[in-house]
Amino acid sequence: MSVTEQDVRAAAPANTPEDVLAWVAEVAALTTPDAIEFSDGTQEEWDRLTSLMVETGVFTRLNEEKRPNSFLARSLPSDVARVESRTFICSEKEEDAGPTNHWADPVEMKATLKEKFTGCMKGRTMYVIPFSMGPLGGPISQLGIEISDSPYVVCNMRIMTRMGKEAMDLIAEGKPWVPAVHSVGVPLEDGQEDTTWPCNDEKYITHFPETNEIWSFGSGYGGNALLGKKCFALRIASTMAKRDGWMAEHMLILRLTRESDGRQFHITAAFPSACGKTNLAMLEPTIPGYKVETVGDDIAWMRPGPDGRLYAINPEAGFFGVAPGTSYSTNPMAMETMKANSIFTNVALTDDGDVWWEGIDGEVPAHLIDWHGNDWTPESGEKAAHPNSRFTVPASQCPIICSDWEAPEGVAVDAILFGGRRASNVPLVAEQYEPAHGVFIGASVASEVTAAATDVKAGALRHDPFAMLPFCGYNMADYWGHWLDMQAKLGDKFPKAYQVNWFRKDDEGNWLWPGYGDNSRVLDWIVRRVAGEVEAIDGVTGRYPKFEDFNLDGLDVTEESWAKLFHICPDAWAAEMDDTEEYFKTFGDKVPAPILEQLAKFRERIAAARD
Ligand code: SAT
Ligand code: MN
Repeated sequence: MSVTEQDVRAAAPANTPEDVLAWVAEVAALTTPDAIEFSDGTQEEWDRLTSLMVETGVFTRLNEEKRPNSFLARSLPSDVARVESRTFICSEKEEDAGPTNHWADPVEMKATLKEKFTGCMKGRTMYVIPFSMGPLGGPISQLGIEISDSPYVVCNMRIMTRMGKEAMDLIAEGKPWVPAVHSVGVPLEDGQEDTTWPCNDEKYITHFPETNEIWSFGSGYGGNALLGKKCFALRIASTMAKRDGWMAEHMLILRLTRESDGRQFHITAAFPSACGKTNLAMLEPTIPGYKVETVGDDIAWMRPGPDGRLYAINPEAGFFGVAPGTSYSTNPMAMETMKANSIFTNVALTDDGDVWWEGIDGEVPAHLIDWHGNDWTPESGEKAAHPNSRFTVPASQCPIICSDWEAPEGVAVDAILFGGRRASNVPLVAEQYEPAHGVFIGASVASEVTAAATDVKAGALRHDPFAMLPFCGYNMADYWGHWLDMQAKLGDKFPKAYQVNWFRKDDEGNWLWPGYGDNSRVLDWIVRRVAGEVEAIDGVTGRYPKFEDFNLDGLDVTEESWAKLFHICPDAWAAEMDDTEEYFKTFGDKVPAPILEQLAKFRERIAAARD
């Protein structure tokens, strides 16, 4: 027997508004689940669902002493990351999705989805998950309701968002909310046994920006299934932001406090997926005199405040970070954050019931269960944890979480960083010449591809403007125009942009910069620039620090290796700008004129460097 409208009414909390009841009943009639539950976000619910998943084999409970209240899930090898080729922006006009998105006609896509979702929850429980992105009731926050047939999604959403009763209370007050429907796409026939990672080979991650709707089918993983994250907080929110004069960005947010005068600086930074945003957000400075506090590690929503400055909130309540490479030496604060109450996906399991991944501290164990669930030894010759394996952890558990991380009005942004993985060409740090140059820097970001998506070749260089390539819900060139508009609106109160690159290598392939905690040295220079305390020298890609102004105490960076960090090869840049021009051409006449002017100015600087 599938769920009827009466069942929906009986299961719903007393304050559920009629429009929500009607929508849930409609989705239930389409997807025909066997049961329905409204998520309340309580500990009791978490305990019940995690125990249920332990029973069904979806979760392995980790060693209670080493990792209390924490669980491991293993996905299928076909469902380990976002699927960009199956991600669609269904705007009425194709040009509103633009060349960087897969477009589909909304009417046609709705018809396809109707077919896919018909009966797709048979044999399963439908969970109705009310949630808030951003602090409950905050002026920058937004509400949503995800319907999902995955208890794994419910538990992850409890960590990643403010989920449950309080969110429904706000919806009941009449606040707008985004409907988001998710199914793993595997109906169960009577008596058919479930698998531990149900998912469908055919996946659809679809967005309807004009009506603020999200429909996701076939995947249980990360950004494909936790619809508050990339689907809502970036793709839908970026279109809302364009309409309403704010910004939804793929950026971490941190607070840097300078001990000498107590001055606080807030920095946001855009890097493509799996390029170390979590590490930078939780950085432990290697230079004295600074304290870092984390506000967010992945997404920033920014709005002009009453004083005309730009204010940022982290819309998420947890971190969904890449596990491999995370250790007490690379990111001790992340290690502390995940000590309890965490979900791990596709990492390896140790013989004493704890987690392990490549790059974690200590000796490599003699035996593990790998992410496929098979025995593993160091001789196996394969990775024990998937390169995109993840931890889901409550942000509140981070020892350096900022005291204002839930401030509803956000924190005032002082500087915006753009980065990527670049073995060559891009200097350690460069400041914008003028506002439009800042947008040009963001627009021309290119980065070596990581494992965060399944269907793009890792290692290759690809254009990833503003680190938003897979996340911009509308035409990317219009998005650049929106940035220029926001800059014009805020004038000199709009934060300056800096291009950074921690990943530069020498000709032998050795890292030229130690990275991690030593990136505090770059932040130190940036905030002294913001405070107007230090000069910069004009260079090809932007304004650079003077060697003598930059804190290199205790580092083995000579004037010679410093020069390598800032070395510019005019031929390589000329070739890259030819390529960038070709890239810009794919947007036709939508590319804002100031961006093309910046390209011309950049070429002049390259030419001058040749003489
Ligand atoms: O999209 S995910 O949330 O799975 C992670 C990412 O790509 O940044
Ligand atoms: Mn991300």
